[in-house]
Amino acid sequence: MKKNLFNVLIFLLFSSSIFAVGKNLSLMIGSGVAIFYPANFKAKANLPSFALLKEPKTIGKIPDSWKIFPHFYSKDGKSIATFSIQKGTSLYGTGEIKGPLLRNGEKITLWNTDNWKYLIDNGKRLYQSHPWILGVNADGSSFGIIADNTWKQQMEMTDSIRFISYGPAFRLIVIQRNSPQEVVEELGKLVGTMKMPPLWALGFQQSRYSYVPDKRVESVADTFRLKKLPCDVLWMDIDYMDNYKIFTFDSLKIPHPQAVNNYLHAAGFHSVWMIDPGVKIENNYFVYEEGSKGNHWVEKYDRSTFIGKVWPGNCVFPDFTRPATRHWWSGLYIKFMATGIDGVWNDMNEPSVFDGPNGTMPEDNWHRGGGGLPADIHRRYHNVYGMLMVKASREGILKANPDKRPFILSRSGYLGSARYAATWTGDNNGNEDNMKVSIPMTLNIGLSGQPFSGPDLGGFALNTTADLFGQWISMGVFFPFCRAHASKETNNKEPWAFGSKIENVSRTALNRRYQLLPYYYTLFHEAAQNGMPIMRPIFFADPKDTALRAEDQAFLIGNDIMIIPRWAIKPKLPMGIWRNLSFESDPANDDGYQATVKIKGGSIIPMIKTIQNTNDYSLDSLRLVVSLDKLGKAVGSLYEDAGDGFGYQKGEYKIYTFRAEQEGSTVNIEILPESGKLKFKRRLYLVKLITDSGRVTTGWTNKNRISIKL
Ligand code: NBV
Repeated sequence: MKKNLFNVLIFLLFSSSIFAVGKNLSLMIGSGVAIFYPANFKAKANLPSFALLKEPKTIGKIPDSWKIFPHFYSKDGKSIATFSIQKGTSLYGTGEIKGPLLRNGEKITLWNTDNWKYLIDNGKRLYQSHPWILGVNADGSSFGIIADNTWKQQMEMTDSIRFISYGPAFRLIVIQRNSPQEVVEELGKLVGTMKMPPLWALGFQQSRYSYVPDKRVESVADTFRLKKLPCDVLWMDIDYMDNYKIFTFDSLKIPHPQAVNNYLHAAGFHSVWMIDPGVKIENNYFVYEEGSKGNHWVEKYDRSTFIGKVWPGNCVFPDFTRPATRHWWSGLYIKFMATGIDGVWNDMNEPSVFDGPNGTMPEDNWHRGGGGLPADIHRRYHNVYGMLMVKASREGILKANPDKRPFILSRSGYLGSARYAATWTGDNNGNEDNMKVSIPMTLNIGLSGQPFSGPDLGGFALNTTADLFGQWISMGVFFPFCRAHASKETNNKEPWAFGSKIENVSRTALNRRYQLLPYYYTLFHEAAQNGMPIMRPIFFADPKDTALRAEDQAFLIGNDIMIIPRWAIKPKLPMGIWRNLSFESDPANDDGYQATVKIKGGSIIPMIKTIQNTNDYSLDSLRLVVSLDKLGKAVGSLYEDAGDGFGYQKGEYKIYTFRAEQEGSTVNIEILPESGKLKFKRRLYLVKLITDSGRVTTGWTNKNRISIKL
């Protein structure tokens, strides 16, 4: 009762736009989670939160043991919050910024920017904003800070942590935990997690700006199959459109989109087609006409319609802060998806405006909001423009195909965007530096609540050399989002475009990913449940070992697999037992490119044979790779569901646990049902036990208890 009254008071205080808090306020909102309000906090200028799933409930006062407090102040019209940091604290998170894994010393601008080739601000201001810092203290205990603020801001991690906002005073949420993993899990609870994607989205994907005309798309698809290079998705970039008009198709290049999709489906592919936010101003163009009638466009400060240039020339932009606009936008997908399109690529949604200040809209443009969202200037809503767009896109795709899991790729994003879309690191370059930095970039996006990401493999801009492509794909097949892409003016970047040697290298690498799909799918499920990244930094293996804190050449997939790219120089690897994992498809002789893949002692990895696409994914015959720890034990798990649809939300899934234990010279492996309504299936297993003195492989058996003699 007392607690309720307290919450009502707090609510009244903050929901009032007239009253500021009056003095700084700090309260607990969960165990080990505190919220800090500056004295001049105004609810109307900040709430509702975009990052948080729901408005937090306060549970009491900050305990005396609490260690991390902000200092709030204002200077030169900016609202600032600082935190001092202990010596030896390692900082991470902060989104997709170009740079090393360790974010100590960085100055980052959170102002979503179309940053072609990462040229602007040396890549310290990219397409997405994550006002989020993960701190790992010298002893491994950890904290996380969310600046619950969408306004344009900067994060500085020099001698202290500093959030500098160009907007009104903002609130902060601080998490205190024993390990970085626990902090990231708490972040997932606060900002939400990725929804389970369809299985096909975990396969390899090939893109180019642009595969047109239709015959070219078909020939790319045929070549993948002919050359037995596994691939699941082909991507349709902007040139499929009629004059870059979204939701249209060029009548010469792609006269029958349905036929293209049918062709791709028949060959075992899925297709993803691009939709940008800019709407061409053209009479009789249905999107423009409908949007104008519905009054859906972003306005200038004087409340006239804002016009800016993008690919189609002069464009107007949907005001996604308006519920009515999101509703209208989502409806546009019904006819579009009916052509057999499987997924949607929302590009240019920072939004990019060629003739606007800083490549976007003026900061004083006007958004009308609604549904509890206050009307305000673009400076407040810029960083969430893309997030609101993909929220609406997702709703539309779901309306169009209610029985399928939507797949959306979004270039722009904000903390919490993983709820709606996957992402990639934008227009990188086909050079060695960008290949190497794609690892810490994807790792930090993962530590910022977005597990489903990766770079354009091979690099988007610049011509890519055969050697670079070979290096990149050999480690790139292990990224959660695994897509090769190429810009218009560059050489072809399909695996066969670099000659037979690199084609073979690519095939080996792709076969490796497909064999590991059961392990990946299990990790995607975990990420959807608790927000844990799929690709994890090496220091996750031992957060107390400070020697691992900066390692960003090697990385982990889940907890049990470590990837060491071929080009890695003296990587710092965790202690403990890590044995080499071998793949069935690897050539007899080393090709000089493949990454070293290690399996952790104490783990069991479920694998399948090589397949050409996920339509052939089957767990009927499963390889279990076992590596015992020093106590002679190992565990692993497997998540299984229909691969698409929503049955899994009603319990139509199965989680299996694998356990191995050595007794004398015998190792017993058990397959146990853990949870889920799906039938506990009898299937064929082949166990490969990796030991220090070699490997022992069983024959195929359909038993759920298997014994191996050492
Ligand atoms: O739609 C064309 C490209 C796309 O290929 C790329 O992946 C996006 O990041 N798009 C940007 C616009 C033009 C880039 C030069």
